Amino acid sequence: MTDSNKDSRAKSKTGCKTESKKAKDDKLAKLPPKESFSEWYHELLMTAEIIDNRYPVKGMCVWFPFGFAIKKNVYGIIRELLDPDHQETQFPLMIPENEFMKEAQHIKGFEDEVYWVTCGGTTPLDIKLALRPTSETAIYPMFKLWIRSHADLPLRIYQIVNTFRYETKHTRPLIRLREITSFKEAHTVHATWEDAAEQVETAIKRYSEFYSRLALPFLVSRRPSWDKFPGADYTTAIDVIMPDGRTLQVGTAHHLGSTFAKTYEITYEAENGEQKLVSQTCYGISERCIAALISVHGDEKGLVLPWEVAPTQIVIVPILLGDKEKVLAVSRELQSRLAAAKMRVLLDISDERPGAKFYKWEMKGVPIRLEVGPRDIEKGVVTLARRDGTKKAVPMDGLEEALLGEASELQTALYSKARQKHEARVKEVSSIDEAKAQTLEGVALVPWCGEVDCGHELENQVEANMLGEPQYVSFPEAACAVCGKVSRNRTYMARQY
Ligand code: 5CA
Ligand code: ZN
Repeated sequence: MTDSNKDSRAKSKTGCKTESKKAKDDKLAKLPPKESFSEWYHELLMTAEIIDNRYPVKGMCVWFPFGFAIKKNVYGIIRELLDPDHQETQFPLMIPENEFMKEAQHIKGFEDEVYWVTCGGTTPLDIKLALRPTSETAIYPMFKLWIRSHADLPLRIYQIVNTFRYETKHTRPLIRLREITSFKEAHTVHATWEDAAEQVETAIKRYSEFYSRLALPFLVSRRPSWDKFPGADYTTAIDVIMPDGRTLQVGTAHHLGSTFAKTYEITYEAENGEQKLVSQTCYGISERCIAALISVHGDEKGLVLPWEVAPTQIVIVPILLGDKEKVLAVSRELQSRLAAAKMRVLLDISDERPGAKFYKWEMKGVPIRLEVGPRDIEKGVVTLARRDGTKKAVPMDGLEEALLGEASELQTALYSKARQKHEARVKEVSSIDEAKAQTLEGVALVPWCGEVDCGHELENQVEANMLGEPQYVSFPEAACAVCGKVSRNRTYMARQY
């Protein structure tokens, strides 16, 4: 028997009516413990109304309106970060087979994952059409037409679209989909390889800012050569550590060099009149960012959302005791004040009792709850409860400003809690055995000489994936865990989603 069950039974002995209601709420309030991460995750998606996984096609899910509202806010941040120097655009979903099949390395990486459209009605198509698994082969033939001279460069575009991948690994809502509904793909074109390399750095910086705004800590690493994007010179990736210690790749930036430029003949006239091949990059993020957001911050009561992305930022719960009309009037006045201050505020005047309302809005991750009762009104305050557990009385005067302060403190608190968990999951090791033990708990930082053979050996022996070389950090010399060669190189290793 759980403690809360014991609790409600003890109280029900008193025969009090409200306490039997409390017993009912306790029954409502059960998500599996977060230690059972997979069950917790699936249950939360449903109970908090983010994703309905009952659609009858494997790997394809439905966004509940509430989940969609979160997504809209999250992708609003991405747009805000890209719009200053990227143009948003849209390309067709279907790619003709002849274009799709042009780039050999790219095909090799994707051919097992492509859905093909072969008929229009009952008529077989002359040229099969691929449902985009990503859009290089849709976009780059158009780039060939668009780019003429150095004056057209750099070119930076992005689109947010659905893509299709016939994934054969275990599918999971938001994490491994066959229809990725919210694939943000940016594609850039540059005059030189160095300009493109700089763009990859810029992309990673933008993504870093994006994840900071979601209060999520992450790792940045250069993927090993055997795990780079098909057709890329190199791939830099961002990974978040999930509650079970496995990592989730939540963004990648690829330096494409001139591989696609050669295939699709994308050239420009340089200032000296010479025709030159362009250099390209692409970088992508999917709804995995939302999987990371809800998994890292969520708790046993449900979602925990940062202020910036919460569909409802503040819920007002009137405590209808004493002069009910007065309590309602004050609550309504507060609601319009906060709405006027551009806060997403909701006044819950449904028939449920306050406890049930608290439960409901906690499940939905609302950052701040305001309770307004007759005693609060007498004192000129409201009771403020933050989703991280902080509770206090706050004066009604100047409430707007106080709320913004609380929102920013909540952001800091969410980040520092997540950061602590993140750091506890990353450990330096020096041997294969240690790496093996550590990857059962989280991420191992392993000395690796950089040789491909040693890399494969590491993955086989440790039975985990190599995320690759950490970026923006340096390390002292150490002996490769496989061959013993001394270098400053390291790799992250982890069990990956
Ligand atoms: N064209 C490039 C950059 S836009 C590209 O397709 N890169 S990717 O293959 O690495 O995908 C970009 C990101 O999408 C990945 O880093 C990962 O976070 C996410 N992603 C990839 N496959 C899936 C999937 N099946 N379900 C959900 N997200 C996925
Ligand atoms: Zn080695």
